[in-house]
Amino acid sequence: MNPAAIDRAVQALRSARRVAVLTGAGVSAESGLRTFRGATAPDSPPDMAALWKEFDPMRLATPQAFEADPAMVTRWYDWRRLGCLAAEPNAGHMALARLERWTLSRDGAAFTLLTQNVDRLHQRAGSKAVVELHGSIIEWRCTKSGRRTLPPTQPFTQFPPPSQWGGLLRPDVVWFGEMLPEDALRRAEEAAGACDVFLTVGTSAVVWPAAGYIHRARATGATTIEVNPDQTAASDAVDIVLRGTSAAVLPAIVAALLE
Ligand code: BJW
Repeated sequence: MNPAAIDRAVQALRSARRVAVLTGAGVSAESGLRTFRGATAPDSPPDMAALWKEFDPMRLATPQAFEADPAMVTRWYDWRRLGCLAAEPNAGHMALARLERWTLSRDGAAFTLLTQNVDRLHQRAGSKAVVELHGSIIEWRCTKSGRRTLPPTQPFTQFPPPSQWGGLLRPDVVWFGEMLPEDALRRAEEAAGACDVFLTVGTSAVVWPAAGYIHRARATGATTIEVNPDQTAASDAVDIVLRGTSAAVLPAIVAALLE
């Protein structure tokens, strides 16, 4: 960790009124959940390899894949759903919830947490203003009625799971080629277009439109800060780079803010 860079980030947050945060799979890596592309940690065990190194996203995370083989796709998503339910928020999630409370304790402040994560760990850590850009794996929805349901925490017994509304159940996530939820897009546009600080944490910043919010914030004059152990597609575009894991860097920032 670079103390001078941490200090610059803390100064930017102290003088900010409107803060927006974008998170990705790296934030949940220290909760034991696998990332999609990025290395999870230099010393991580083989079963923590990035998902898209072991599985083909085009055969699992597209509407066409679900249409071609709904049993295989829902089996894979149920496996991941159970992993998310078993995981616990880590110090990085906790620090973001604290950052939200600290920011909102000041007059005229606004805070938005845009997450690409589908695991609900931010909410379980106490974050309130969470925008789920890519939906949630914890909820599933009926292919016929579009209605959402919170399935029991036990594994499904049928694949694809039948829906009480006459269709099939699919995870309420956003697959490649699908539109992001309209309300999430609106809130993300608003937050990125009107923030003083934009923090991007644990994302490779290659999936759009999420990655675009970093550039949008920068174009509107926000100070942009990246927290990531590795170089990303956004590293060269941000103002402050904090190289380290989110469970190490974010608590350090929050501790300095609270001093
Ligand atoms: C740590 C760490 C630690 C490790 N601490 N950090 C413009 C240009 C090019 C392409 C497109 C474009 N616009 C749209 C597209 C197409 C497409 C896209 O972006 N493709 C790119 C891959 C090229 N986008 C879409 O299709 C989106 N829809 C859309 O745009 O609709 C409009 C449209 C419709 C039709 C045609 C055209 C446009 C939808 C995207 C949906 C993404 N879905 C997934 C799966 C969700 C469900 C599931 O969970 O299975 O979302 S893919 C996957 O990637 C998942 C993630 O949310 C997303 C982003 O990944 P993330 O979070 O960044 O993770 P990683 O693994 O990539 O990175 C982890 C990072 O953590 C690394 O940097 C590590 O270093 C770091 N790290 N340990 C901190 N301890």
